[in-house]
Amino acid sequence: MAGTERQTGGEVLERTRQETKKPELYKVLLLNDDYTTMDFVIEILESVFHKTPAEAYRIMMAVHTQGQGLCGVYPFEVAETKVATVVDLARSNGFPLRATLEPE
Ligand code: TYC
Repeated sequence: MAGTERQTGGEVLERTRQETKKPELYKVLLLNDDYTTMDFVIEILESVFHKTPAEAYRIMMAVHTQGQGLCGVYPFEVAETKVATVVDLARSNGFPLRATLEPE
């Protein structure tokens, strides 16, 4: 019965609590560095995070001037995959770009 019902002397009491769990969400943050090109960061934001060119430029400049910037909020496994994809693409292109996760 896996904790969904309680049995009391023949009756079954239904639980009113929500049965489906909301996924825990994580922020994916991009970090600044001195070597990754602005164009490459914009490409990452468009291809991995599906940002428009204008939004990608805004986020890239926020990271460049403030040290880090929010790329999106996702369930843990999606967020983890985005970080891995960013790092893989950056290393394949010879850039030290870093991304990280933070609980929402
Ligand atoms: N600071 C980099 C430069 O001046 C640009 C940059 C922006 C790098 C955002 C990383 O996440 C980053 N070329």
